[in-house]
Amino acid sequence: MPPVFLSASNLTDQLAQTQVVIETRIAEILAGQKQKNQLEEAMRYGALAGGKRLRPFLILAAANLFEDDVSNALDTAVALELIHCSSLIHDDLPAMDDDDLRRGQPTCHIQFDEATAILVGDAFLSLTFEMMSTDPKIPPNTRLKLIHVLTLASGRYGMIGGQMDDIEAEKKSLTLDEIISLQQKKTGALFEYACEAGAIIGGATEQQQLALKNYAKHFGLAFQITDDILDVTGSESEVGKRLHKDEEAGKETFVSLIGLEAAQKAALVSINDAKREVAIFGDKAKLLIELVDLLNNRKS
Ligand code: GRG
Repeated sequence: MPPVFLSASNLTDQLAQTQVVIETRIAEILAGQKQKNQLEEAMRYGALAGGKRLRPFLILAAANLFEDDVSNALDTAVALELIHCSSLIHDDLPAMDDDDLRRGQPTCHIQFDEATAILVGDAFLSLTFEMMSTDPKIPPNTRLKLIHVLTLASGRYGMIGGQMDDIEAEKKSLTLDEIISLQQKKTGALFEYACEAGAIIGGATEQQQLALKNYAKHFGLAFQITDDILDVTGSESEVGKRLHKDEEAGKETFVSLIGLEAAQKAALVSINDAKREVAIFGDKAKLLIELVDLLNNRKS
């Protein structure tokens, strides 16, 4: 097992190392064939076929503000990635976004079938909470807190609620504030969770937790604005998914509402807001600062 955190001299190597650590741990958890059905194979496909692993990176980087060895945060980071994978697999289903390409590979329901993809998403959701409730590296009270906060971030007032807003957005036009709120739930809530979880595991003060949550809020907004920009300017082979889907579905985006140039400016404002929030951590926030900077001009 490579070291959990990470001594690379630059962010690119650090991100690459984190991908290896997260994927090694996912492969370990999903290893073996204990049943005579295809669920386990499809789960490995759904979790190990690519992905930037940004959410686990954020947990580890946030925890790393408080302690050098963040191996105790590893399984929380993996659990968060699995719930993210579950949301992508369900999002790609014909009843939702109906996509055939994800992370540069056929989506789970194309590679297997629709029923299997639904069950893979369900199984990851259960596995997330199985892992978090039994994580021996986290004290029981902290486990409960981490699980509780994740139920809020992923549930009806967070990611799942945001997905419902997104589906309903096909039938109506949204204001800028409504788009910000939708995206803050659908995409932003898991980023916020990542920073909050890292802060909880690291034993942050309330002020430090708040700074990290605010960083994540701005990070999430910049991420979504740049996602919308990529949808217009990106290349499918680099992004690894079909582009222009929102436009085809008649959905409002930051770019459709305010235009490309204003969206690029708005992303920069959010990136700078995020950086300002973590200034209280001084040099220790280097990784978080470089990560949010990476959103500017990202290609995938
Ligand atoms: C089953 C828990 C569960 C939820 C179902 C379908 C759904 C409810 C929610 C979908 C939410 C969703 C797809 C949000 C979009 C998030 C987003 C921008 C994903 C892309 O993130 P990246 O770029 O992707 O980090 P990689 O592939 O790098 O991980």
